[in-house]
Amino acid sequence: MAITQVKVPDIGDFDSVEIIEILVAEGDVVAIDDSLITLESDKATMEIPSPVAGKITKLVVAVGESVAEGDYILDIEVSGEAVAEAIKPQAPVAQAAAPVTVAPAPVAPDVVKQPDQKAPVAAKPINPQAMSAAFHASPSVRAFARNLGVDLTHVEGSGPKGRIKQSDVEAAIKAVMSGQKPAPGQAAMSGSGIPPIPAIDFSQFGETTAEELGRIKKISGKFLHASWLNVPHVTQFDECDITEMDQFRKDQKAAAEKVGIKLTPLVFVMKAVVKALQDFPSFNASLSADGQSIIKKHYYNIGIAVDTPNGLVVPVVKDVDKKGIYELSRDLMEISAKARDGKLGPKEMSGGTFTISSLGGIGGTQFTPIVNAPEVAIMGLSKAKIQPVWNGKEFAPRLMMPFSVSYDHRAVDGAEGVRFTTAVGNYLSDLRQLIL
Ligand code: CAO
Repeated sequence: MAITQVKVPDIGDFDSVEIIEILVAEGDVVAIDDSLITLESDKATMEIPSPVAGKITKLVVAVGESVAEGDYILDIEVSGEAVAEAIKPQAPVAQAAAPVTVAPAPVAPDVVKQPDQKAPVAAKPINPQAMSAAFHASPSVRAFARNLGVDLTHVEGSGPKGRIKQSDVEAAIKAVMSGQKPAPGQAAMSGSGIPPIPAIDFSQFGETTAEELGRIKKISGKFLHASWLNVPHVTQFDECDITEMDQFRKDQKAAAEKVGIKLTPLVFVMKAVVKALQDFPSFNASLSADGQSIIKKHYYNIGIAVDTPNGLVVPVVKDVDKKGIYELSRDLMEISAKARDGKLGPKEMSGGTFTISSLGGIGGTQFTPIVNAPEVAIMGLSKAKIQPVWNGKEFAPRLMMPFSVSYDHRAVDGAEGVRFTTAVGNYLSDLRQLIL
């Protein structure tokens, strides 16, 4: 049995460093390399490991004191019994009869902050200072966790005094990846047994910045996610010839402008959609909460997805079946202006029966819109362009508009889906049918 006096080893360029944590108490049994105290300078935290296995008999320092290389920290009584208890029988009993004074090698510094370093972006940002206070882990384990984007506050330590070992971090990652446990903070997002997406610290690959999502994006994101998970989507792609319709729109444009109205293809599409909804009532419906009935609606309120600087909103144009093109254009102008100014009220955002998302003013060929549940169908409009179309004798230049309809396959069958898009296309190709 011998008493080892443990002193602060070479800690690099630091003259005097504060003790921020004492990880052992008198009477504790430690193994070689178990951390004894944590020091923190303005640049780094470092833990001083035990050079021997044994029992702590005396602590001569306290939290808040400053120490330098060679300062006396504590005594360890090295005995065969203590060593056996601390490091398990198969581990070598190192330095049982060690010299009285030992200065162990310091553990590599754990960088806390550099003045010009960007904060890492992880699912939950990791603050190394907060980490130090909340749990015990060696700098190498902290670095290991940080590289993998693991927040150690969510990891259970299996070492002495709950100390977190690398194997604990690995076990925590395995549990999340295998779906045994949800990733921290993702419990609400990962229902239905869906394996969560692991949190990654992207700053390990390059510079990153984190921007909080806007309020609207957070709200719409929840609805889109719920719809995506709950609704078995099918998207039917189609296109229609709007040459005549667009000529008519252009013919009316000047007259409309005189009364302050901007005529775009969208209002004609709204009218054609409502006519098709009357032909196919399953598209103007919702499923009952128990999924056993379809609730068909005898009113035609069309939600219009509007792109605003704060995110996507879907105001509703009411009673589209009862309104003419001018009135609809006015409604559309009013709600999109209100949407962009953030002035829509709850009434203007509710009661929709079918939604249209028009990206036609921007571009694109086709896309798959997400059903705006509890509605059962949504139309996506893409940009019309002149294309050569075979008319039986020759190719003629026609203005063709691509569009798609995503629908809930529980409410609508595939054959009905394509009948619906064909009907919309027919109405748009020949607007006269709308008055039949
Ligand atoms: N093909 C070709 N041109 C089209 C078109 C189409 N399908 N749809 C619109 N255009 C033209 C319009 O005629 C207009 O041109 P002119 O000024 O020469 O007449 C121009 O594109 C711009 O139209 P607009 O977008 O201002 O008007 P709109 O009535 O078509 O749409 C609104 C209004 C509110 C739907 C639209 O501004 C908008 O916000 N769209 C984005 C919706 C969105 O983000 N959807 C995605 C949701 S999922 O993330």
